[in-house]
Amino acid sequence: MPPPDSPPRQVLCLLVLALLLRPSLASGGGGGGGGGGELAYLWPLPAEFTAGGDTLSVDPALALVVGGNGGGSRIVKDAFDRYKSIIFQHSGVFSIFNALRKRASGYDIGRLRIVVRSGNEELQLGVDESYTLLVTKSDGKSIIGEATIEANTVYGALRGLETFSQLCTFDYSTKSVLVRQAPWYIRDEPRFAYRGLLLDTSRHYYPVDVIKHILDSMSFAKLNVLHWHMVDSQSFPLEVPTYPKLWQGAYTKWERYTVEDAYEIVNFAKNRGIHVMAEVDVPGHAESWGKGYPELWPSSSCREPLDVSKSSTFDLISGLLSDIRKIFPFELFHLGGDEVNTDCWTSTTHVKQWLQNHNMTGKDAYKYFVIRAQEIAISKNWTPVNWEETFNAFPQSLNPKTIVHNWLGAGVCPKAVAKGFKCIFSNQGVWYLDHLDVPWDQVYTAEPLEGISDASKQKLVIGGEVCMWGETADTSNVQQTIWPRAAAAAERLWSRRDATSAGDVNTTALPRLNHFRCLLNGRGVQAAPVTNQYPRSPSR
Ligand code: CP6
Repeated sequence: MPPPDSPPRQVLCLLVLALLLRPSLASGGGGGGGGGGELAYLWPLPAEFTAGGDTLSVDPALALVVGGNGGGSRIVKDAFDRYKSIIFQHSGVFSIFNALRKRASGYDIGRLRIVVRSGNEELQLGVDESYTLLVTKSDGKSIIGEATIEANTVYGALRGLETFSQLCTFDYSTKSVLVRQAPWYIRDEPRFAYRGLLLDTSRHYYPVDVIKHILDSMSFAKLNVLHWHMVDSQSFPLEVPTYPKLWQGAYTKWERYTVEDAYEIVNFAKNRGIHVMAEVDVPGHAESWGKGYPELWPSSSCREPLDVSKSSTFDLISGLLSDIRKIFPFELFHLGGDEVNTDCWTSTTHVKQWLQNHNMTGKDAYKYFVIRAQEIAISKNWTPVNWEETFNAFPQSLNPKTIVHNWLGAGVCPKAVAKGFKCIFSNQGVWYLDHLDVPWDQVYTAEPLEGISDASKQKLVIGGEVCMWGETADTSNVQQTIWPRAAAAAERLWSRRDATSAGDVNTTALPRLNHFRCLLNGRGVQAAPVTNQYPRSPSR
């Protein structure tokens, strides 16, 4: 037990960092784009940047100035307020005294100017997330110094705000917020459009506030897709108005999401530039559906996959997808299709009879089910995503719009893109977060484009996703299981391949990741230690 008056762990963590990050006036820019010298403590690393040797102070009364057609957006204003409280969260008790003392001399940065060129706030896959960020001393023309973010969309501005917040560190000796290594010039954009995290709310339920907290932490790492694996065999926690008995498959009536809850999650995510991709995994992984509608089961003793022989099965899927469509504006929808064992179909009398009547094997019926579900999703103006087994079993029959979601080893994306399909990389050997034995550097060095050399084929890999399957996680441990390793994948997906793959990751990436992990702790995210070594200064 620490003594009762000892500072909280986050403060200790920040103190250690403050010591590590003492200004080095001789430094000439950051690693990666900056050309040697001191590391730039940014995560994920921006596409291009230059840094310098100045230290600038930031006014606790930092003002927002907006410009461009989208500058007046509520999304930008709200994000500015959020980041302002993050940036100054540790200055609390000192800031009043400090601000009074400092007023006379003034601060180097008194305003943040955010220019957003477009007023279009539509959040579609591939939306422009680029931005530039300039943090310099006042040019002398204006009395108040400014930092400037310029972006084409509000979502680019959000990414720029995150980067700006990472440049701001609280300095315990001057009790003020400083930007070190200034002037900064940063030009940034993601390498991949799809940078996902899967969250499984079927094996364990997460309250809405926990999901929001995860969304917040995703935005810190510039992850932009929450793949919401909503329902599975173990529970069906979502309210579906057209089929109101479906959520009888929830664990309890307190462990459920109302339609309102789901809207709230989607809206909260949108305000952070995060798409929510819903998944309804059929025909396997669906036993819980039959709690309210037992006719979905082949029989009471053989309960999955869903009964392929009844048209009512597909009527229910259609009604369910119509209800869900109203909640999720994202153009991608995940239909699962993994781990289908057709024994129930070939061993249940009436299904067996149906297979015979239609001259189908169990495998034929699996294909029939997946394709029919795809047609339903496409009719509702969705692009279907399916787990890779569907591609492995019947690549020629899949709708050409299908996005193949890898998980079984690393091999499928090269095959899928060779056949013209888009692909999402989630190799379970490295990007399944429930595999606790995978160290950060294996997550980090995994490469979605491995085995794909043709540039036109590389474009079909829309990105990748780390998966937080729910069997071993609930509210008590989910954040420390996701972080820091999800951040390793986030940099792989955001930053340029050459910026972060070259050299020894223990010197190019590990000190920055340790720093980012501390930053998460400081923001209230219970990220676990990165390694079993005490993080040490890169200079020691
Ligand atoms: N649930 C669903 C799961 C998994 C998959 N789908 C899974 C399989 C193997 C491992 C981890 C998770 N729990 N619906 C596979 C896509 Cl090791």
